[in-house]
Amino acid sequence: MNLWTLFAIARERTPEKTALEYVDPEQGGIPISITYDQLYTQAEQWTSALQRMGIQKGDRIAFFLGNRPEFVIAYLATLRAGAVMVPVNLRYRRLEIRHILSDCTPRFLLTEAAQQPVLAEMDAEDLRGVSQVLSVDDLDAWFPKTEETPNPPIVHGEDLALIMYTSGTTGRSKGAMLSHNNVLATVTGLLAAWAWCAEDVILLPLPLFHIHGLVVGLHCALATGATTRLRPKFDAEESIQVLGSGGATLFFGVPTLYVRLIDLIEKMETRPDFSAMRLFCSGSAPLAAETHSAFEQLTGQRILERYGMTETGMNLSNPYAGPRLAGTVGTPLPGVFARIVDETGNDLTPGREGELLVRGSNVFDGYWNDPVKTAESFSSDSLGIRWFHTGDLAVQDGETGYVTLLGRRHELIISGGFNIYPREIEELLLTYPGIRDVAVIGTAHPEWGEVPMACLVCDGALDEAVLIDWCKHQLAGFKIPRQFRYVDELPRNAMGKVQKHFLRD
Ligand code: MCA
Ligand code: AMP
Repeated sequence: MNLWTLFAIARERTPEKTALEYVDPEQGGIPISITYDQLYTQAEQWTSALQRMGIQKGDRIAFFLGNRPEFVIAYLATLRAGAVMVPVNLRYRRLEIRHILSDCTPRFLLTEAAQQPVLAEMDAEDLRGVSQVLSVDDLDAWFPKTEETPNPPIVHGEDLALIMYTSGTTGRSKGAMLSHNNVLATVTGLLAAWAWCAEDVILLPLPLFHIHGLVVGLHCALATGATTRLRPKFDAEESIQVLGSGGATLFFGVPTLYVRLIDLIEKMETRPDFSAMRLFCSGSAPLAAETHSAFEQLTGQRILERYGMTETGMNLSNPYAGPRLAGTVGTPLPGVFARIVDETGNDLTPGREGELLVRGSNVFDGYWNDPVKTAESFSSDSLGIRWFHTGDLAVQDGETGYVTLLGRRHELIISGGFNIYPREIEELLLTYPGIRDVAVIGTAHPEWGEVPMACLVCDGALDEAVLIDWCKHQLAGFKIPRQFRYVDELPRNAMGKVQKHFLRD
C-alpha cells in the first residue's frame, strides 16, 4: 500500500464524484470542478511527463506553489513516480528557500508565475541545489507533448513520500522525512476517529505546504472519496457563506481562523446557519478556551481540538462522539502511544507535568541529512522501543485521561499556526550593522496567538523601518519582530545563556 494506491482505490469506487472544487476569487471566482476519474487521468499524464523528463524513484521535487488544482495533480504524480515532495512555505524568502533547496537538492522546483518576484530575488548560488525550475503557468514550454502511459516504479509503504521542513532550534530548518506509511497511519487514524465518509465535503483554505492542510485535510478526503473545496487562502466572509449554505460538512482551522470567524459572525445581523456542518476541528496551536466557548455560543458547534506535529502527523484528539473538553487535546489516536516523562525519562503519573513522548507508525524516521538531530530527538525505553521527544510539555488528567498541553521545552513561538524559532531571527539580526546583541521572545497577541519581539543591544540609534525592510527580503513576514525593545545589555546567567523570562517580565 502507498499513498497513490489509497487514492486509486477511492477513484475506483467513485470515479464520477467531484474530488476537487477550486475557486480563486482573485481570478474571477469561476469554480473549477474535477472528478476522481479526471484527477486520476491528469495525475497519470503528469507522471508520464515527469518520467520523460528523467524523474527517478527517490528524487525530490520541491513545490513552491500555492493551493490550486495543479498542486494536487503534480503531488499525486510525484507520489506515483516514487519521487518525494518537498513543500516550501509560500511566505519563505531568500535565506529560508536557499537553505531548503541546498539541503534537499531537488531534481525540479515546481512553481508558478505568482511566486516569480520572490524567485527573481534569488541568484544562481541560491538555486544551486535545483536541476530545473518549472512553472505550472508555462506548461507549453516544458510539458512533453506526447501522451504515454506511465511506467511507474513499485513504491513501498516504507519509501519516502515527503520531506517537510520544520523550523529548527538551531536556526536552520530540518527536513522531516515522512514515508508513505507514516502518512497512511495518520490518515487511517483520523478516518476512524472522526468518522470520515464519502459524503463529506471539506472546505479547505489551509496551505497545502503543511501537514494540516495536506494530510489532515486533503489526504483524508482523497482516501474516503470525499470532496475537497480547495481555496488559495482563507477568506472569513467566503468561508461563512459556504459553511452557512450547506456547502460543506467539515472545516479545519488553526485558532487564528476561528478568531477571525468569530469576529465576523459577531458583526452579522443574522447568525449563519451551520446545521449542515458535521465537524469543526482546530489544531497547530493552542485554542484559547474563550475562543472555544465564543464559537459554540455563536454557532452551536463545539470545536474538536487535536494535536499533531510535522514529524509525527496527528497524535492526540478530542473524541468525535464524546466530550470535547476546551483546553485539552484529548487522548491518543488509534495506533498512537504516548507517555509523559520527567527530565530523566521516567514515566510520570497523571496530574504531573512532563515532556510528551510519542511512538506509532505515524512517527517519522528522522531528519534528512541530519543523523545527529535525529538521534537527539529519540530515546529508547527498556524494551529498546524508540520514542520521539515532542518537546511539548503536558499533563494527563487522572479521571478523564485527557491530555493538556502546557507549553514547550524549547523556545518555539507559534504565530497564526506558523512556527518561529527565535534563534533563526536572532542569527539574522546579529548580522545587521550596529546590532551587538539580540534576544527574540514571543509575546501574546489576540489574533495570531503569539508574535515575536526583539530585544536589542545597539551601538547607536537604529532606523527600524530600514531594518524591517531588510529583514523582509531575507525571511518570511510572519517572523519579522512586531516590536523592538532596546536594552543596555541582555540578562545572562553564569553560563552566558540569555534569561528570557526576565525579558518577558
Ligand atoms: C500572515 N501574516 C502573519 C501570518 N500569516 N503574521 C503572523 N503570523 C501568521 N501566521 C502577515 C503577513 O506577513 C502579512 O503582513 C499580513 O499578515 C497579511 O498577510 P496575508 O497573506 O493576507 O495573511 P492571511 O492570508 O490572512 O493569513 C493568515 C492565515 C495564515 C490564514 C492565518 O497565516 C495561515 O494560513 N495560517 C495557517 C498555517 C497552517 O496551516 N499551519 C499548520 C502548521 P505584512 O503585510 O506585514 O507582510 S502546523 C502543522 O501542520 C501540524 C502538523 C499541526 O498540528 O497541524
Ligand atoms: P509543526 O512543527 O509546525 O508541525 O508544529 C507542531 C507544534 O505545534 C507542536 O509541537 C505543538 O507545540 C503545536 N501544536 C499543534 N497542535 C496543537 C494544539 N492543539 N495545541 C497546542 N499546540 C499545538
